[in-house]
Amino acid sequence: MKLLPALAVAIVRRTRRLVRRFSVPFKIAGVVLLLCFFEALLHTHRHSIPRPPQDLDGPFATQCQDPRIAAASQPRENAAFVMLARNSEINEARQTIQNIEAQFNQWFNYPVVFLNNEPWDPDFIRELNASVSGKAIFETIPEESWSYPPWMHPESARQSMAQQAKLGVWNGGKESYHHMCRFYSGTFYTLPALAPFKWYWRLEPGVHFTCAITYDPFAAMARHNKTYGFTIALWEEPNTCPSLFRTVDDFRRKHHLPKTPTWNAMLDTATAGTSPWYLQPFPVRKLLGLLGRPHHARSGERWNLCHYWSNFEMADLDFFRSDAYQRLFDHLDRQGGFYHERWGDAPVHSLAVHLLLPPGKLHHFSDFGYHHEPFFQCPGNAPGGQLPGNEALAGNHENENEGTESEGAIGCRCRCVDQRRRNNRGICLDRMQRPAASHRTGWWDRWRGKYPYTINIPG
Ligand SMILES: Nc1nc2c(ncn2[C@@H]2O[C@H](COP(=O)(O)OP(=O)(O)OP(=O)(O)O)[C@@H](O)[C@H]2O)c(=O)[nH]1
Ligand SMILES: *[C@@H]1O[C@H](CO)[C@@H](O)[C@H](O)[C@H]1NC(C)=O
Ligand SMILES: *[C@@H]1O[C@H](CO)[C@@H](O)[C@H](O)[C@H]1NC(C)=O
Ligand SMILES: [Mg+2]
Repeated sequence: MKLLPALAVAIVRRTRRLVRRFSVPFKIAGVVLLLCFFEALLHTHRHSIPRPPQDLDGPFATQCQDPRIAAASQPRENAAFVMLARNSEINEARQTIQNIEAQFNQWFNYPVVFLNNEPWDPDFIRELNASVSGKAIFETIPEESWSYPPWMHPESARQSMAQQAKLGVWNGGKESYHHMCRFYSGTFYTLPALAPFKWYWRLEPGVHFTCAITYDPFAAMARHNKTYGFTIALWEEPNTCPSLFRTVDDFRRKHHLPKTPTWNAMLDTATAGTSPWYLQPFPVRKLLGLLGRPHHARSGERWNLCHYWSNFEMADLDFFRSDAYQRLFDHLDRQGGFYHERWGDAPVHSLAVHLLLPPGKLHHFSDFGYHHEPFFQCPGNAPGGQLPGNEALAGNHENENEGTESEGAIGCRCRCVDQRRRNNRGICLDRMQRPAASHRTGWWDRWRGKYPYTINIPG
């Protein structure tokens, strides 16, 4: 027991001898570095996310139910699918609709609102109308919702976009893509065609739902008081939106919105993010903020670039119609970043919900199999929960799934694209779900890159 004190004394002596060998400027530098290091840790600690006493967001379903019984047990919600598409995407649009009908809507018959910035082709209307079991509505987006903000000179926007194309910004050179991002960020919820609805589920041409959905997720969202639902979370392409985070944070400060745990989940800090610790201490942080470095707020806080992949989205339209969200959109729109940069609707929605909503309002549809190239999540088949012989599910590949049920899986009759549950590392998912998660990925698993859902499905 005398060993420890002796060891400590030896270490102190050694350190003293080492320190004596350095000149004064080196000693000062050492002290400053040490202070910076501790400030960085303190900064992380101040933005740490408290653990709720219980999980605030579990899956809505963990196995198959009889979908006919589920559909008969309650009335439909005031909800619709929304699909933006071009006339040229008729095949991909039909594929998505046939898929969602087979996996879900044949039992629930929700309407589908098709949106296009151009008049619909009669072929598209005829074929897609025939594919939907509910009502199909075909709308043309009014020009003012699919264009530059009124104050912007289109010529200067076009110059910026040409520059983005040169720099290789993803879709940065495509004017229509910028209009699409602005439309989904700010104006889709004002369309008269969507006015009757409270809930929407966004679909894209060419996506796949790879499991049966045997309950009404709109009703589940309403019952659980949820506002925004997602499947996949990942990192945004950094060069599409260098000043987006600063602009959102300016709005936060202007309206004195507090830094909630949900907001803090979007921050990059010394122990929970990608920036090295020496970019975190106050003087460096503040300087990077003042210099307007990409993804930094003026205070120097940095966004971790995480966002929900909005090609799948199920949400309460009243959130977007709220005064707070519309003001946020106007604030962003006035900065011009939908054209002078290529702000996507995905990071805009994600930063907005993390700014404006408490943790329990977000829902991860971990029981949905979803695939939009090149990413997917798939929950795998719940052991003993596949309802073999169920008549309503006869068409939902029961036979192919015999023997593919796997431990810990919660899906219903899934056909995953490969043996994995997801093909993007769950770092953003883990980070963004943290405020609602009582059970968390431990630091050891995080360090090894082992996140939930990266597990292989056996067999
Ligand atoms: N009508 C119309 N729809 C468009 C236009 N540009 C994009 N869209 C739609 O907007 C959505 C996203 O565009 P995509 O071309 O799929 O973009 P992506 O490369 O898949 O990128 P993400 O889906 O955002 O990851 C799809 O539903 C498209 O059909 C357009 O100019 N006109
Ligand atoms: C879609 O088909 C239904 C049933 O055949 C028909 O009543 C309806 O008018 C069609 N809608 C459109 C927009 O063509
Ligand atoms: C939803 O909110 C209502 C009213 O605020 C509350 O009474 C109810 O317990 C909540 N339900 C859930 C599942 O949190
Ligand atoms: Mg797409």
